[in-house]
Amino acid sequence: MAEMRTGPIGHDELALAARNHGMPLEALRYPITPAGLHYLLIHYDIPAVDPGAWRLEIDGNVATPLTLGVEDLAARPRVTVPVILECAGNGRALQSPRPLSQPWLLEAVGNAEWTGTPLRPLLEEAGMLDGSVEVLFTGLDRGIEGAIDQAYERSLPLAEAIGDDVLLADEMNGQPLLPQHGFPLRLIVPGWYGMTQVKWLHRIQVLTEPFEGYQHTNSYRFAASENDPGEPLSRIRPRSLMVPPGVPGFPIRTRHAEPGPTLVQGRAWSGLGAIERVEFSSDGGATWADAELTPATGDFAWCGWTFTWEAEPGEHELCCRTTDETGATQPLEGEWNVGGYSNNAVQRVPVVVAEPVG
Ligand SMILES: Nc1nc2c(c(=O)[nH]1)N[C@H]1C(S)=C(S)[C@@H](COP(=O)(O)O)O[C@H]1N2
Ligand SMILES: [Mo]
Repeated sequence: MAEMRTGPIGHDELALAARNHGMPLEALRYPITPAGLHYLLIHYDIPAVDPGAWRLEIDGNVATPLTLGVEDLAARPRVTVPVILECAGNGRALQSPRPLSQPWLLEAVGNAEWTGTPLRPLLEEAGMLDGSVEVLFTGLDRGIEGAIDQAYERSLPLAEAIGDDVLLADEMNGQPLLPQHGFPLRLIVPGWYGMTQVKWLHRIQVLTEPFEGYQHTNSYRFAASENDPGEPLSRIRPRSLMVPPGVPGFPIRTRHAEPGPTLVQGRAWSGLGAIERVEFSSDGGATWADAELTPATGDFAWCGWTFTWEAEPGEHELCCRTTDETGATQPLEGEWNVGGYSNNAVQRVPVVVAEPVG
């Protein structure tokens, strides 16, 4: 089980944080996140891939196993969809104690346009046989986690895997996938947390038994204590974030803003349903007012919001909170859990408002 930490970030956590960067929150401005600003999470190393030699195998409980190269996939029907990706560990470093893992604050998010071919027709071509229950997706990357030598792999229940929106993506924002985002092929399952979106995909197996690999049984479960097996994580809980207004300090990034009407902008999303509401607070969540929403550009993309804040001199704590069509919303305090997952507590942005000097 995970080693728990309190207090300052250790070198081991820093080693992860320096490789796996978040999306700077000012990038919430862009409706589509530029590839270089999208967050990144890689458990092991970026694998070396020769695209000429690379093949995708589709096998397991199927009538006709398939082998496809980069060009075979590119020749298939293509769709492009904007999809919000968020790491299930986003917010982990805000809980205490936290497990030793990637110490995210709030930036493990991005909303890129993914292009690729729908998965279901490929599974149909392979001909899934009776008794199929799950589909397993395996990446080319390998490492040792929980003392187990493993490839990164995750399964999906069959009903989810054959969903209309599940894609095998080879492009991000109209360009071939960057090495760090899974070149040459990754899975995109809109609405699900990041761990589902297997990168460097090279094998898809149809299974007759539920998969019990490390990334299902030991990780990505919502567990209240070390003894609680917990429920598996799946869809993204609602979250809203704002571009912190004003200017930051350096090296301490406290915000400094000037008095007067201040347009605060941000984004909101949920993997459970469409966003219905975003609220804004300038007093740490004691009182709330509705923000104005701008519609999402797709069913699985984030939507925009704005609020004009009358900034008065003094110290303030700005917060935002969203509610989706299922009624799911963001708590004021996160729900503690062993893995530090799915912490969608409201964002808090301290701001000092003062007349500019000179
Ligand atoms: N093969 C492979 N796929 C992977 C991972 C990984 O380590 N290896 N990390 C997962 C996790 S935990 C997340 S949050 C997303 C991150 O996707 P991104 O780096 O493209 O933003 O990729 C997922 N897919
Ligand atoms: Mo993640």
